[in-house]
Amino acid sequence: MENVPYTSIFVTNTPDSSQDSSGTSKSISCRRNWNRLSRLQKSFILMLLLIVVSFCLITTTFTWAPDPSSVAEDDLLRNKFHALPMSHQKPSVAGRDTHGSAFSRNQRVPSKAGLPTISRQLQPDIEPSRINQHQLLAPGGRSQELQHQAAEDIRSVISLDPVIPISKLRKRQTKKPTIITMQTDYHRLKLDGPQNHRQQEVVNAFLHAWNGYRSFAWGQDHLRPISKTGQDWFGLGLTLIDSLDTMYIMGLQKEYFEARDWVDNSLSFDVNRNVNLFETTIRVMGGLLSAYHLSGDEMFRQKAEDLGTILLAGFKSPSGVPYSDVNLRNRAAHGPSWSPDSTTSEVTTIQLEFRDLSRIVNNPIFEESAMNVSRHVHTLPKIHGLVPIHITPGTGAFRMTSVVTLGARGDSYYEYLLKQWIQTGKKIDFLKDDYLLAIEGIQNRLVQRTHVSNLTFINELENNGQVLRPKMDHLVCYLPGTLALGVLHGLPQWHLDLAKELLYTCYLTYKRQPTGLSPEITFFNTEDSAKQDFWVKHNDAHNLLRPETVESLWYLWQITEDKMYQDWGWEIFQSFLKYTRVEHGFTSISSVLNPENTRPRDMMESFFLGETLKYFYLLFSDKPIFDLKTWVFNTEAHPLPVYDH
Ligand code: DMJ
Repeated sequence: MENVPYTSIFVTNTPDSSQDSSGTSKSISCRRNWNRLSRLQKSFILMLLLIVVSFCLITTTFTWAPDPSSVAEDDLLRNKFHALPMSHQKPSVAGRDTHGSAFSRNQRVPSKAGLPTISRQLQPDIEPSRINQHQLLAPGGRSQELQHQAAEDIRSVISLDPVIPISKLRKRQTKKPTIITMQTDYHRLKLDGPQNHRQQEVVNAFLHAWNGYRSFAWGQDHLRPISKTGQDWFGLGLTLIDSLDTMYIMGLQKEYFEARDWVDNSLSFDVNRNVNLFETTIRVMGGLLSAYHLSGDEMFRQKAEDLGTILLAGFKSPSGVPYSDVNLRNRAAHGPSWSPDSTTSEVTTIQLEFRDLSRIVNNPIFEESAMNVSRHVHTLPKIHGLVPIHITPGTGAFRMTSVVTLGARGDSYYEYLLKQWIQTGKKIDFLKDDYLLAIEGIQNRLVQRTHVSNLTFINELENNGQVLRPKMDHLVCYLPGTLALGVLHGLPQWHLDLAKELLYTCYLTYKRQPTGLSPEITFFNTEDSAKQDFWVKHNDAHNLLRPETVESLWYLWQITEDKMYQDWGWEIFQSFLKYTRVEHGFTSISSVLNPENTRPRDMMESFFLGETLKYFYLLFSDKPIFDLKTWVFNTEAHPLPVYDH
C-alpha cells in the first residue's frame, strides 16, 4: 500500500468500479420481493413514493431563486411594483411628537487617483480583501458584483412589507456579506421613514397630494385637484419626476417603484413640444439624476443622458449663452416669442445638473457647454457684483436696462455660484469670488430695514441701477438658506447674521397674514411715517405653494441647530394644511389676505411635492438626514453628490 498513489486508492474505491455480478443479483432479488407483495401493499408503497416526490418538487419550486448573475437589475426593478400589494400601507411611526471632466465610470468604485468626494468617503467602509480586480474593471458605472448586490437588495425589498424602511431591509440581509449595496450606502443616508409626528404629518400630506395626482393626472405635468384633471406644460410628467427622490427619502417604496416604472416605460422625449431649458433641466434632469444617485438604478442615468443630449441644442447660439426654449423633437432652439433675450438666472442655473451628468456618463460635453456660460458671465460687467435679469444669446451681453433682483429671473444666479463652487470641491475660485462680491453688493446696495420693526429686506434695483424699489418676491426667501450654506463651507460669518435677519422677515410674511401664508410679493415701508412694516398689492396676494422659506428654515435649522426654525416651519405647514388642502390634493390660492375667500386656483405645482414637502420632511427630522458637505441640493431640491474637483 505504501507505494500506491493516493489517486489510485480513490479510484479503486469508487462505487462504479465495484459494479459486478453481485449488483445484478441484488436487482433480481428486489424484483422478486416486489412481485411477492399484494396489490394493496404495492399501491401503498407507490402512494408513499408519490407523496415524497411531490413534496420535494413543491419545496424546490418555492425556494428557488434565480442566480443574481442571470437577472438584470433593470428587470428586477421593472417587476418590482407588481409584486407589492396594491393597497397602500402607511409607514410606521416611532415616536408620538412630531422636505467629465476627468473621471471614468469605473472610478465610482474606489481607486486612488481623481476620486470624487463620494468615493473617498467609501474607502473606510470597504474591506480591501473584498475589492478584487473584477469589481474594479467591470463596465457600467458600478461593478457587476455591485449591480448583483443591488439586485439582491431590490429582491428583498420586493418580497417584504412596504412599511419597512429601506435601510432596515438591508440590515436584515445577514446571509450574504454586503460589499456596497445601493448608492445610499455610499453616503451613509439613513432613510428610515418618518421618525416623529411632524414628519408623519408631512408624509400624510405628501400621500394625499400624490394620490390625487395618481388618480387624476398620472403621467401629466400637474394636477388640477379641484376639477380633477391633469395639466401639461411640457408633457414630461413633471410632478412624477420631481417627486421621485422625495418618495425615496420618505421611504414610500410602493409609490416610488410605481413612478419609477412609469419613467422606464412611458417617459418619452420624442415630443413635438418647446420646453424651457432651465425648467426641464432643474426639474426633469435634476429629478432623474437625484433618483439615480439615491437608488443606483441605471435606468435613471440613461434617461438623464437621453434628455441632456437633446437639451444641448439650447446652447447653439452665437455666444454660447443658451436660448430659453428647445423643441424636443426637432431640437430647434429659440427665445420666447415676446423677446430675443434669455433670463439670467435660467442660463446660469443649469450647471450643477449638466456637470453631474457629464461626471456620471463620462462625457465632458454637458459640463463644458454649461460651464462655458458661467465662464462667459463671469467676464461680463456687473453692478457691484449684481446682474440684470436679461441676457442676449446673440451677443452674450446683459440687457443693462433690466431690473436687478434677488427674486424672479435673478435669484438662482447667486445660488449656483455658491453651489457650483461647493459641487466642484471648492476649487474654482472665480465662482466663490463672484459670489462673495455679489453678497457684498446685496448688503451694501440692496439691504434695507423697515421703519416700524427694523425688519431686514432686500430691494430691487431699477433704471440702470439707479432706483431702489422696496419690493421682495417670495422667491428671495431662498437666500437665507444659501447664505447659511456658504458659512458652513467657510465663508464669512456675517453672512449668517444676514441670513437670520432675512429669514425672520420671510417668516413674518407668513405669520402676519390672516391665513398664515405668504403672498407672492411683499412691499416694505422705510418711511418715518409708516404704520406697518409691509403691505401686499391685491394682484400679488397669491400663494403658489412655493418652497423658498421652508428651504431656508431647513438650512438654518440644520446649520445652527436652533429648533426655533422647526417650530416656525410647523406653523407654516399647518397653514398650508388649513388653506390649501382640498379633497384631492393641494391647490395654489389667489389670496392669502382673506381666510374666508382664498379663491383656490385649482393647480398643484410639481415643486410642492418636489421641494416644499421634501424640505418640510427634512426640516422636521430629529437629526440631519443629508450631510451638506457631501451633498448639494439643486435649485429644485434634488440632492446631488459633491465631487472633489
Ligand atoms: C422652483 O422651480 C425652483 O425653486 C426655482 O429655482 C424657483 N421657482 C420654483 C419654486 O418656487
